[in-house]
Amino acid sequence: MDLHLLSSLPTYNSPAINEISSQPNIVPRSANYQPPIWHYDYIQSLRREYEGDTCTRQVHKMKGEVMRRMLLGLSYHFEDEIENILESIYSANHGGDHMCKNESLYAIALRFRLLRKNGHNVSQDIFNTFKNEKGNFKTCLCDDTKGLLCLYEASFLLIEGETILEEAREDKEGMNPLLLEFAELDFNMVQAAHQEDLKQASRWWKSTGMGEKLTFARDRLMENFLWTVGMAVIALMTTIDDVYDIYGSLDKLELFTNAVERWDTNATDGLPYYMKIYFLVLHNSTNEMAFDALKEQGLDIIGCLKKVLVDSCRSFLLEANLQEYLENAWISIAAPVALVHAYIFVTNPMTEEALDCLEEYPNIIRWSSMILRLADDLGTSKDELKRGDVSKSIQCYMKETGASEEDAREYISPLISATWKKMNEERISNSPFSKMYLEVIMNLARMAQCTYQHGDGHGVQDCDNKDHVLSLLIHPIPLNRDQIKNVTIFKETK
Ligand code: 0FV
Ligand code: MN
Ligand code: MN
Ligand code: MN
Ligand code: MN
Repeated sequence: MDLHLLSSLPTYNSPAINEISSQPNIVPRSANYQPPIWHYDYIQSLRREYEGDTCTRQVHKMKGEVMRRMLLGLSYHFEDEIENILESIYSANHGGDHMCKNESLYAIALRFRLLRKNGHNVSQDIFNTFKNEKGNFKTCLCDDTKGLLCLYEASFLLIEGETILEEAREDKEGMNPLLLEFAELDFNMVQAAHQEDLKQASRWWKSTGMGEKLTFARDRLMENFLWTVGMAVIALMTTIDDVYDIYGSLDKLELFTNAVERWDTNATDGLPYYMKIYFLVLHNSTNEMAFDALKEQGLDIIGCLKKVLVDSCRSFLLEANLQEYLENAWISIAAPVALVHAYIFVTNPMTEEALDCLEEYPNIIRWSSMILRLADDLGTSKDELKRGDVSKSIQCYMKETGASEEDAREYISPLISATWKKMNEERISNSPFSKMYLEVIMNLARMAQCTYQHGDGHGVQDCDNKDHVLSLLIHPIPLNRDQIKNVTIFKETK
């Protein structure tokens, strides 16, 4: 498989406005997006069961218990403890590459995975001892379920050029009842917190009026919320994408792009009503965020936000061949905008160094955005093409090589795993970002693969997508409430 398209970093040079004016005029049309299935009143009526003192007490109790017995799983509760332990393992093992005599596959795979996940660059070579002369994993490992499971999980942390673990991706089994119980309660409480955020977000979205007034654009508060990285900005980017792809005529889109570049409310003269509304919502929300950052952290982020917004607007206007498409498409999917906003939401204190780095789009952001773009193209471009959108990666490849759609998809899909390796590599190199933010960046790629797994999970409200919303955000996991009150599951340990 030729992966040359991803062998160099996608570059992005902001196009001059006159470069795009040769495009044919985009006539207003409809994408026929259906109205939202998740109504405002329904969202506001959600009752959060798993909140309050009983649950909090229960979680504390379980947390203490789990802490004593095992630190893994639910790891976000134990970040400092885990960090300290891993640091000492890393140094005790000469950088994690050293193997003790008779160490099991389980121990080695676990160590490898945890060290890499926490940013330590350990070598894959340690797994060579488990391979035979032919380079296959030894057959005697077949019965070692625990070891193989761990190896499977380790295989998702490969970087470019590494293949040693690729054959290790098998099915998994095995669970721990105490952790499961804790995880279920924890899940329900996290869900209750999300519901609170969801209600607030839905009030904000309603207050912008854009769901009702921009009738051609997707009104998808719930689906936007599901992306959870920088919720507000994803809702704003979904709408703007529809403005460019579906409704705007080229001359108005140029005027609009110009208004964003000038960042000036006086620049909206001559814009149609819906663009004026949109511009003011974007202007107000962005300025509000910048105001908060300036007030609370003394840092001026307006330039950085403006730059990523302008870059996105310009990218929405571009059309190209596959190579050029990929150079532009990771930005036109609006992921960099979302991730820059996410940095601002999850970081306190922010640093000037990190903001400067973000404005130039560091590699890890490019790769995560590229995964979102490719996954989106695989899930959405069929319908997009039917309604007259520009060619996406699959169609570019078909045009250039004469390949069938099926072959084009088979070409594009593996680019996603190739890009994951590049992203894994960036995670263990130096950067001005916190682990938490790096994880947010990678989560966007994970969400992308989940969302577009069976088609357009963002725009089309099919059953698959609806089930994700119901199980993640609406329905708690049924628990035995007596157990919650009496903490019976700890009997065995007391
Ligand atoms: C994708 O829609 C979409 F919803 C976008 C670009 C906004 C959401 C952004 C994030 C989740 C970061 P669509 O398939 O119409 O996008 P393209 O770029 O193909 O028009
Ligand atoms: Mn679109
Ligand atoms: Mn678009
Ligand atoms: Mn600066
Ligand atoms: Mn698309």
